[in-house]
Amino acid sequence: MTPPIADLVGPLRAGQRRALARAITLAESTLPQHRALAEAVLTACPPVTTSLRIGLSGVPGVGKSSFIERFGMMLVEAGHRVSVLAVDPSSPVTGGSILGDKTRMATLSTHPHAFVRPTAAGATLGGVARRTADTIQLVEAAGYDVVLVETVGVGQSETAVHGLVDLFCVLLPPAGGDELQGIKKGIIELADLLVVTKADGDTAAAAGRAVADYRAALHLLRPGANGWVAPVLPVSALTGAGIAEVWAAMRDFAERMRATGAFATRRSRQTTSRLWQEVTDTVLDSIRTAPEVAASLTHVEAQVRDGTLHPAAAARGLLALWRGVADAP
Ligand SMILES: Nc1nc2c(ncn2[C@@H]2O[C@H](COP(=O)(O)OP(=O)(O)OP(=O)(O)O)[C@@H](O)[C@H]2O)c(=O)[nH]1
Ligand SMILES: [Mg+2]
Repeated sequence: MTPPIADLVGPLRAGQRRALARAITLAESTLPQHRALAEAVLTACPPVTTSLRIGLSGVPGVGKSSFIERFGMMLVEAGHRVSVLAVDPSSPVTGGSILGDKTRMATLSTHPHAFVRPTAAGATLGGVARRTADTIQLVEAAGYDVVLVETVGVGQSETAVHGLVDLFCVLLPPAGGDELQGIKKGIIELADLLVVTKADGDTAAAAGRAVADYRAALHLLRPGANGWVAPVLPVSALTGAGIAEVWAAMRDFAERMRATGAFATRRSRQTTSRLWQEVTDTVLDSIRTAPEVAASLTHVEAQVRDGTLHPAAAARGLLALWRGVADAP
């Protein structure tokens, strides 16, 4: 049984957690009737332009969840409403992330002004990212003004999260020198802010060196198109040192981007690219599942592998089949 839209939208926009959780579950569902309802709810929730969406990425164990717990508590204590979402393509395999997040965000996840949503599991990265975009809109409609999206720094997940947020922050371990060279340059270039974790105790000195090394390395990169050079800051989730400075840098970034219009441009680009992703996915799905195409797919693929059929000709043939045209190979 699915509720009427108004019964969901009203309580959701009033900030009721149960309605919000319900709407997110609908948006995450693969059942067409649930998706349709979720789309109706989303359409009834105008986009919020005053929110700040922050992506947090870093290799497993760098300290993302610990940082979010500390940082999120500082924000709710300052009067913000904070939502934490996760994009984790590996979670269906390891299954460890959800448990870890619950224990490491123990205080934040029970705070009345925080909404922590564990990782959605069992889908492709593209699917997870798409549903996360909907979830972001839903939590914002429910009044959460800071949205934190955590992702494990593996494969394509950083790029996916970069496409969902206003500010992309990369957390780096307190190590420099040779290890620094192991960090992919691509992800550093995506970052609007770099944070070196565990700047405390035994790792304080290493964190300090890492900050200096990254600052030096960043000087070799050109500033982004928006003229922003990513700051590098040390933090400790253990002592809380540096947490306020990170928030100040984030607010500085957001204010500058809003002032130049880059903030709105980034969001509208993300929405447009989402449209074309939906078109692409829908068309590909329709082609792959068309019985006429499926029937000759194995044969056509084999011909392409053998070199007896050019890939472009094969594609034309498959598309012709899909359209139901008779001039198929
Ligand atoms: N000394 C110190 N240890 C930390 C700090 N932050 C995290 N840790 C430790 O680092 C380990 C990993 O922390 P998490 O917060 O779970 O890291 P994560 O990046 O969320 O890990 P995954 O979710 O598994 O990718 C834990 O043992 C933490 O106790 C810190 O600021 N200082
Ligand atoms: Mg974590």
